[in-house]
Amino acid sequence: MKKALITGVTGQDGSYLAEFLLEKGYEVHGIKRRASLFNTQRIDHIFQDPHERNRNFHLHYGDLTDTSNLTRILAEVQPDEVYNLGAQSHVAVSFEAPEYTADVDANGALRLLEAIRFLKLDQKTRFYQASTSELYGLVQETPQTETTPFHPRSPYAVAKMYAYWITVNYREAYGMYACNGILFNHESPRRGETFVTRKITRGLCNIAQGLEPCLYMGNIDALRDWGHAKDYVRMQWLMLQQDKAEDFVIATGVQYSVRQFIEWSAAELGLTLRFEGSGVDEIGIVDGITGDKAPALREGDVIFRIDPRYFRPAEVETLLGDPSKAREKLGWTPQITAREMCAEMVANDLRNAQRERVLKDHGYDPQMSRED
Ligand code: NDP
Ligand code: GDR
Repeated sequence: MKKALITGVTGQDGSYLAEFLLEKGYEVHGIKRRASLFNTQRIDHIFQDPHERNRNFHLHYGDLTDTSNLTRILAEVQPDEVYNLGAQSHVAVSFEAPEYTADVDANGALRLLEAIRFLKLDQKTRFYQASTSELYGLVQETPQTETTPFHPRSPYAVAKMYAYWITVNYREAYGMYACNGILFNHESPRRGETFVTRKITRGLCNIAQGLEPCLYMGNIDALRDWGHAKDYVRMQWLMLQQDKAEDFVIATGVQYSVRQFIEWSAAELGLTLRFEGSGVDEIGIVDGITGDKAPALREGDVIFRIDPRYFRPAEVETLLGDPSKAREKLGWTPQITAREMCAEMVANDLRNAQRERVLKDHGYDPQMSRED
């Protein structure tokens, strides 16, 4: 039975990857952070009680800033594969917490690689680094490939650039099987609530159910190449199953704007939107309603406004990946389109909003009960 260690197992990708590897028959170990509230919602459905015999899913407390902790876990688990998915992964937040982001996202990768070397696991343990299309930042060519030059535009991207190169360096210097997946944006119903797609689907569903008045957004003309996280974790595993470690771009090769994603999400709720004004004064107005998914809304309601607080000090305006290498060498093609993914996300967030509406209508306020 192969053993895998996943950092960031409680995150979007970590949860899908853990499911995927368990289905493949792996013994899966995940590192979770200590938090004052439960932070395992995304993996609760695969949790196995520590008292169960013959468990194949194990959680370890740890943190990418803690070298001795990482070294001990690696020594205990002796994994065949390490997937370094843990990160302070929010680009806008990295401008607020640049030093912490560097410590986790850059030094965290180094700590793992060095621990693997120190423990003499370097000829056994294969290492996957969660690299990112944010490395391209101010893009030098379109579409972006494995050879497109980098120009990172945020503390997050700069930290990830160190992690990218230290992974390449350990491969070249010590012959380790270490590789980078340069992944373009990927989303799902499990996406964190403050990333743009989930913010839109969750926000619009809440508005449709009368739980929130309006969606406040930043640069809605940004262009992204969005895929589904389920498709992308399959690729992370494939990258560690080759004869030789190599870096791959993982993308769909199709690009849409944030504005388009808002329109799709609205359409899933039976809403047609009309955009009026420009720049920070742009607003989105309900222009038509069909069906019964948005009982709280009337034609003419303003449900979208720009708030400059969501603009970034340096923006990545456009990203579009070329996944040809992944297709040709690994036979990988994404199965789920951005439009289909949007529908899945809206359906999920609408169920959540409808549930909350029912609770509120019956006099139960979840917020109040937390404060009591
Ligand atoms: P998430 O933000 O959903 O998950 C990040 C995970 O890292 C969480 O489990 C989080 O723990 C954990 N984490 C954060 N800080 C630390 C720390 N100091 N020590 C240990 N663990 C920590 O990210 P995604 O699942 O979306 O992304 C996975 C990886 O892929 C990240 O490295 C991200 O930067 C990268 N990436 C993501 C892309 C995307 O579009 N999703 C695209 C390209 C790269 P907790 O749950 O406690 O917060
Ligand atoms: P990104 O994802 O920065 O590409 O990083 P995010 O969804 O946060 O932003 C995408 C684009 O949307 C614009 N935008 C907004 N973004 C947020 N979060 N909130 C808003 O209100 C808003 N309005 C407009 C942004 O400016 C941006 O242009 C994600 C993360 O998962 C990284 O970890 C990963 O490396 C990259 O994708 C690839």
